[in-house]
Amino acid sequence: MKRALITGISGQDGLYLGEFLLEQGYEVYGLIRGQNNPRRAIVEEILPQATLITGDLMDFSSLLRALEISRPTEIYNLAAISYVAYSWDNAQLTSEVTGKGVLNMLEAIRLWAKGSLDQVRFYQASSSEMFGKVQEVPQRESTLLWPRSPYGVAKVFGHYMTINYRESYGMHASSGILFNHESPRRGPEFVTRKVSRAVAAIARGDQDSLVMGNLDAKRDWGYAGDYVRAMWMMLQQDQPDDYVIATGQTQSVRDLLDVAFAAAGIDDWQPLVQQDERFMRPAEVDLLIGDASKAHDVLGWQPEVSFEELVRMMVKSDQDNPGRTW
Ligand code: NAP
Ligand code: F7E
Repeated sequence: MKRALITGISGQDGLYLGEFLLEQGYEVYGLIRGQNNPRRAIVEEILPQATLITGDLMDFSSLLRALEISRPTEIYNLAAISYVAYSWDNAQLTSEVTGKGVLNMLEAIRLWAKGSLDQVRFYQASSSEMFGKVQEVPQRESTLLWPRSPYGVAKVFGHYMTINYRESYGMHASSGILFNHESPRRGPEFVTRKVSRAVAAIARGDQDSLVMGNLDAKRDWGYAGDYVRAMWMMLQQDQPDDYVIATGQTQSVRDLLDVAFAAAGIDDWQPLVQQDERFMRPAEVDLLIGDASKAHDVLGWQPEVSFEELVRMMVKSDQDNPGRTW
């Protein structure tokens, strides 16, 4: 039986990946942090067959312990501080967790596996935020990286460290450069979920209006359930490599508002939405659109859920489950 260790199992992607790997017959282990983590109950509800191991990317010996307990054949490193806006206010912490945390995991694997490093496969959750001030449209694996936030810079460190372990130690280490992916389990701080929750609350009469930041930013938004499949596909290849995972379509935050409000039967959202400086970023990533041709050709991966389907799914879920944050 294949054994997988997922860091960040309590996050959006960790929950979908855990479900997917259990369906594939894997024995699933998840790293969970904190002595009384409120998200543990969510993981236990969604993934009752998974084994949870306490640990933190900042605690090297907890990573070694997690590897000793789980003895994984595949490791998916999804744990990170992932909210871009937060990363300016907590730049050092973000660098430690999102950047150096990757090195901690890679080094723990190298020391734990010793002569059997070729028996282990590693996935790193890289991000389209690494493209930042984009130097090419659409962005592909070879596009020059130009991160625009402490989060983006930390992801670049993790990305190159993953490549370095592949080249230095022959490790089967792959990096997925994933563009924004969303779902009803998306954290409420991210724009799609902020909008879907607010639209549901406004339609119910529980909220009057919605305060937003930059409505002109454009993102390549896909569905998280499609994207975790790509992570697994990367680790099934004979050779490790880096892949862009994206839909190849881009929409603005305004487009998101159009589709989300329309899903609740509200055609004119302008009077309901205000903009405020406090949601603007010190440096914005204006446009992201990915070219996933390599993933299509080599992995055979294709996204299945469109932007409109995704947004309607999120609004419906928030209408059906008022107040739920996950
Ligand atoms: P998420 O929902 O924010 O989940 C992050 C996970 O990391 C949570 O399980 C969190 O645990 C855990 N974590 C945070 N700090 C930790 C630490 N010090 N030690 C151990 N675990 C820690 O993120 P996501 O959307 O699932 O994304 C998964 C990964 O993909 C992240 O690395 C993210 O940066 C990257 N990524 C995401 C996207 C996207 O659009 N979703 C795109 C590209 C890349 P708690 O629950 O305890 O906080
Ligand atoms: O912002 C704009 C905001 O916070 C999207 C993470 O998963 O994807 C995510 O990062 C856009 C930005 O995601 C609000 O300025 C406007 O242009 O949903 P977001 P993100 O920053 O793109 C990448 C790929 C990751 O790797 C990250 O981990 O929406 N925006 N008004 C707003 N954003 C938020 N959050 N809130 C607003 O009110």
